[in-house]
Amino acid sequence: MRRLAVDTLDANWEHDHTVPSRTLYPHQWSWDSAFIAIGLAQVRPERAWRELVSLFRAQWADGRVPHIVFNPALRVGAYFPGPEMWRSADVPGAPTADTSGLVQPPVHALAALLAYRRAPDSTGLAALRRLYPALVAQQRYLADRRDVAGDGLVCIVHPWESGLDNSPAWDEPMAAVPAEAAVMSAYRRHDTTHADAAHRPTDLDYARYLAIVAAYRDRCYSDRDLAAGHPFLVECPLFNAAFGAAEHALAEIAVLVGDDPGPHRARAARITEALLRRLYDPDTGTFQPRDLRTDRLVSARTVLGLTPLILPDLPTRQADALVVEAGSARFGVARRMDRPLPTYDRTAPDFEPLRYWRGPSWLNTGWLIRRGLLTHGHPELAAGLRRSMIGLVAGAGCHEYFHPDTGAGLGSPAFSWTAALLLDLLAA
Ligand code: 2M8
Repeated sequence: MRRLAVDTLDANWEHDHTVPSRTLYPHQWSWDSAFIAIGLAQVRPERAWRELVSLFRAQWADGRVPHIVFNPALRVGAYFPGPEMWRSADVPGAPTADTSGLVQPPVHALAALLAYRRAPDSTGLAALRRLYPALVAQQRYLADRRDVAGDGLVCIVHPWESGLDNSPAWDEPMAAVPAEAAVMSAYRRHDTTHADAAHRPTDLDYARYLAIVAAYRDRCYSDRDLAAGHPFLVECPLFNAAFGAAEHALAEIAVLVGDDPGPHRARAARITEALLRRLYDPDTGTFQPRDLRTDRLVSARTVLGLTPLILPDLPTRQADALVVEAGSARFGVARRMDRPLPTYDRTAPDFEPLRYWRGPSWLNTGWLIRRGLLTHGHPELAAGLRRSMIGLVAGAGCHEYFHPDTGAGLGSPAFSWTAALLLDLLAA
């Protein structure tokens, strides 16, 4: 299995980064690179650092780390929507490379810390020193520009920023975005030529994705006055859990590079407190996204709600409630799991076992929750989840996602973060 994972990562390596998939996602993606670096650190530590450093080379002057960095060597149409839709070159403060203008969950500081712990040598320390100011600027962008509600949490401005693009968590806020599926006849979707359309977001989803991109691009990706009219404004539990975990990781990196960890610890505590105040729902015992356009928590129970478990300072009461939710029939985490962890409540009437983030099992969300279970003292549950995830790859290979009942492989068959996180799980 280790060999399969290394071969997958080697085949997807592209001069200074790893593509998530040669067919579906042939450019560099932000949070993919973080997960990939965690796995590369096990087998090719030097590449782990190049992966992160190349991503941060595309950081914007305002500190945002773009969710896609386009490879200029690829033909027009290699991915949709490509650089012609984003037009980053027109925006002051954007890098020389073409990029998107969105961000993704900031799991990079954690990735850098884990990569260093795996190979704590002088190369790693030099890379940490180089990355530290960029990681701090990434957090500062999110804290200063994206705290739309002024409550200490980051607001995402597009479902793509969550990384769980078509999660049922976004159905309520997306329903308010005006768009017609018919506009897609003017475009050529690239994803559905490489994956079954029934396993991907719908045309109506894509029409809305494009409408939100256009709205953000037409304001030159400025975050000023977003509350006044941007069509999608949501506080996501996973994004904010990653935002808090990043401050915990930065506190440890600060010690290694000779900076003061105190401000990072203070910020981490404030983020956990804001998550508890704004996104924890005591009635359901889980975290729910908040739609800032209605100021209401969305009701769908998705795997996003479990991810604040990665925060070491989550109080016992809420951590215990999340463990109960994880172990419920909705998610089925157990010492011996009979089925893989889904991305959505498997008892919900609109659970879709084949469609992308609306049910299938993914290794990155499982990896985060396993980490959270270990952090909060549940090694047997963490071991059960680990075995289940390794079993998925043993049965189907390094697929992008897996059928949450049968474990059949779905999406891209040679997907980088599956390979990378498998390497980390095998080493754990
Ligand atoms: C998926 O998202 C992209 C858009 O960013 C797409 O569907 O084309 C998501 O799974 C996202 O989390 C991931 O980072 C990206 C590349 O693997 O693909």
